[in-house]
Amino acid sequence: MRTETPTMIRLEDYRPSDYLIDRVELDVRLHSRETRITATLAMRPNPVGRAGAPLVLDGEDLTLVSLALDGQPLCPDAYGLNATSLTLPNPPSESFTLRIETQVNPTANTRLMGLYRSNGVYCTQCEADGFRRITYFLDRPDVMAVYTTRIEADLDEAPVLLGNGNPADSGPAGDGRHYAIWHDPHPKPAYLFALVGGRLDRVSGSFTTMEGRTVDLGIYVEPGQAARAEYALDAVIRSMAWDEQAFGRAYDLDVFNVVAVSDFNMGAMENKGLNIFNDKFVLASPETATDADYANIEAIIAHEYFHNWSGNRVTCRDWFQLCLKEGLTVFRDQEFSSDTRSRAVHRISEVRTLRARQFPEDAGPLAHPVRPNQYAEINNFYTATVYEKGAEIVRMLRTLIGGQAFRTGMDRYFATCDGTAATVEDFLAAFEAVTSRDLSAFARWYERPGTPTVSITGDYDPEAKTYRINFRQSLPGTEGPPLVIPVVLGLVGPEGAMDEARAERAPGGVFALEQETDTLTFSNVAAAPVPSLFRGFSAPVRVAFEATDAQHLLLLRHDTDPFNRWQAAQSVGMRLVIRWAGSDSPEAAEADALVEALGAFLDAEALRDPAFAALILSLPSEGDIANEIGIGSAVDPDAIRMARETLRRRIGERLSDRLAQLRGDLADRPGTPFSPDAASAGRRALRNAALDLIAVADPIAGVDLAGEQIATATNMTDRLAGLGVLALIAGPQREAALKDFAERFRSEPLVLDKWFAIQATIPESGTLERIAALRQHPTFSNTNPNRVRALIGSFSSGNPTQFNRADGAGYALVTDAVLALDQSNPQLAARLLTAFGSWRMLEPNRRSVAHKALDRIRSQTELSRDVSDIVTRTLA
Ligand code: 0A1
Ligand code: ZN
Repeated sequence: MRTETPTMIRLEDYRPSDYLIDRVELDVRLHSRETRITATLAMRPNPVGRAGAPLVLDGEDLTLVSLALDGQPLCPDAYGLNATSLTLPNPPSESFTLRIETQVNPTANTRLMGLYRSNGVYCTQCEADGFRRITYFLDRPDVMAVYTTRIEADLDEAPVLLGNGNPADSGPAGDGRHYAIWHDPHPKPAYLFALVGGRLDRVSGSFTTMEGRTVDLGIYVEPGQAARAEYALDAVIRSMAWDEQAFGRAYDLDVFNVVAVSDFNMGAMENKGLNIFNDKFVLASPETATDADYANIEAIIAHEYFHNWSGNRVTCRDWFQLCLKEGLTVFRDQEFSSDTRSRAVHRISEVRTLRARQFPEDAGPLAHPVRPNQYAEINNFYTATVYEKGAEIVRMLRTLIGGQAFRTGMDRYFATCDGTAATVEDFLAAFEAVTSRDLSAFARWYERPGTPTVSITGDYDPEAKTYRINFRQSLPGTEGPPLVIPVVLGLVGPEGAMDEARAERAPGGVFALEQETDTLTFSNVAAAPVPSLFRGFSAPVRVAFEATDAQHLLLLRHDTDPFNRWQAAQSVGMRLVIRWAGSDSPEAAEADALVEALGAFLDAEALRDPAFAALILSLPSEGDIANEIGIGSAVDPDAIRMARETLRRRIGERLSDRLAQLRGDLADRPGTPFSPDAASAGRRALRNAALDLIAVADPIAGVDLAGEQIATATNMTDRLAGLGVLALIAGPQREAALKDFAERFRSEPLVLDKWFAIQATIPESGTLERIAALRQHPTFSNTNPNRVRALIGSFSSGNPTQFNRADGAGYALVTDAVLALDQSNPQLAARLLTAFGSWRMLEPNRRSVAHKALDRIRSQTELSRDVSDIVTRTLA
């Protein structure tokens, strides 16, 4: 551990590498503590680099064993070596071969970057800069090489040996050892390198591409878990088929492997032909996985697979272009899930995630452009802004140019950039070429941090039968010309959609707001309308439009756009809760117009689309409400919780009969086999939303109903929903149910993560002691990222009242955890610390307590670059 003065890396300083690496031959001899890697690099000066420049290879935590240039061993005075690099001051001016032998200790690698062991399985993680922890290298994405990897290990310890590309050879290597050789014909940057060695079970499948290639599919999991990998395998096959049909992209190797490991810093990684996954996003069975888990597995399998084109075939020139692969790939996986499930329901959940994670990031001290222009630690830029807002930019582009032009542009992008390390400019150029549009104003979305606000007023002229909509866009704190904002819109009247109304400047219902202010006029408007604005959430903005509750509720009833129907209910709920949070005596009856509208909605539509109905019943989260309040004033999480509970209770009380009826109507017939499909999941979602509301209104009934649901549950969704309801009602039944759950799943760490999370998010003052006790639980481990996220991460991100306790004890718990973790896994520690990202929005007392907690971290002398970067920016 060292305290580093952060060096800023700047986009404007980009220059091509002085040297290139064409071919890499790796010989990796796996041993748990002393793994030897021999890298043979075929190199040459880069024609566009600086002639005669020194060759500086990146390296970290490596032991250099030997070094040879063109077959000649180099003695130590022929090169320079320090903690982060190996330098040859005068490399040859023509092609040359460098042979580097290094040694690493996979068992001691607790950072989970480079080569490490997870539960006895050797695996690698090289994005963003982990390859330099395996060998000295030009570890930057614009240096692309063809890799051949020989992996050798004890047959007993690692009967399965996997690498990138296609298998080339394998056999015994003497002394109880064996080897496998893998060759990847596609040039790739080092961050896509991977290898795996271990004792693993496999589920196999096969897919024939539209080009006629038969691909062997393998999902590798810890022994005994194969049955739980079937859903992931099926998701791979469906992803491959979808990418062909939706984007014309076929897979390009003879094998595609996915390996699930139990220690992983992120969700998964798209290494070429060898995706490595956090096991949480592979393993599923009805008894252990919720519907949300199934949906995540499908989405993440798709995401990593889609990277094969958006990320691997076309990669990034430098890490500033991260959104080029991530934003685009998130957009692609969202489209896949929308096509596979319900588009409307999926869109709403995308927006909920965006608002929960990206909006606060963009409103706080960690805000950054979708394409950042500087960083101290790139691993801290795998953010909701780069991923989710990045996806929104791609979606806006499609909305603006239309689906067909978008597809043509994507085809052109893949064709012109295939095999290259590209930039955001290259991406936009493909669409400029096919549409002849100038996208330079649109490109500002990549540069400008912050969430814009679009303020809107409308006026109806009954004489002229026109409706004028006045727009004003603003983005305080950033300078510069306006953004190009696609506004998908329409008018709704008392009878429903006013299709006869016309606005010339909004062809197909899409208006491009390109100026700071603009006015759109609809003609042929027979009666005073309510505008339905930003349909489908057509841009990642906040909308300020003064509508009455009655107008919102008209949209809930009549809008043709499902997203805006949902938004209407959210807006009314949000307004009530914010009003109540600021008052001493909330008047619950003020909610009755909303409650009545929800009741009418349920009567008319709940059974037709239960998944959508469950979303309509969901209120803005405590976090959403804090973000909304935080824009102008000070956030008091206790007041928010109280006000929101008041509303939930009112809904539960008023609708209890209907909700109880729905639970019955939606119940599965006994013996119905479990299916994770969207329709079945939707029924469960509505049933459980109903249970939740019934229980807030009548906790005594809630305890019984939840207890009964747990006792009869045949799947994890229902079991966990029952437990979630009980967790909020203090009493012996809760403790007994928690104990039973732990007992039943005592050998299932991924399931116990749910149990950790449920307890960490109990909004009671005793939760801190509970967490302290849970840390001693035999399944808890400070070195497993899933465990840490389940217990500590859930607390900081999902328990606003206790994390933000006025006495600072919640902050202390998290900062202590961050400091302890920083010793072993700085990436994970830094991510936990981002929970403080909204501290400036808090009311003054909590703000000052949070400030002290952050100061304590900053004052430590031994901080990793990861944590020091986050704490510095959070306090800036
Ligand atoms: N490219 C991956 C994300 C990822 C990034 C860094 C990692 O290091 C621990 C791991 C994964 C994705 O978008 O899925
Ligand atoms: Zn990704």
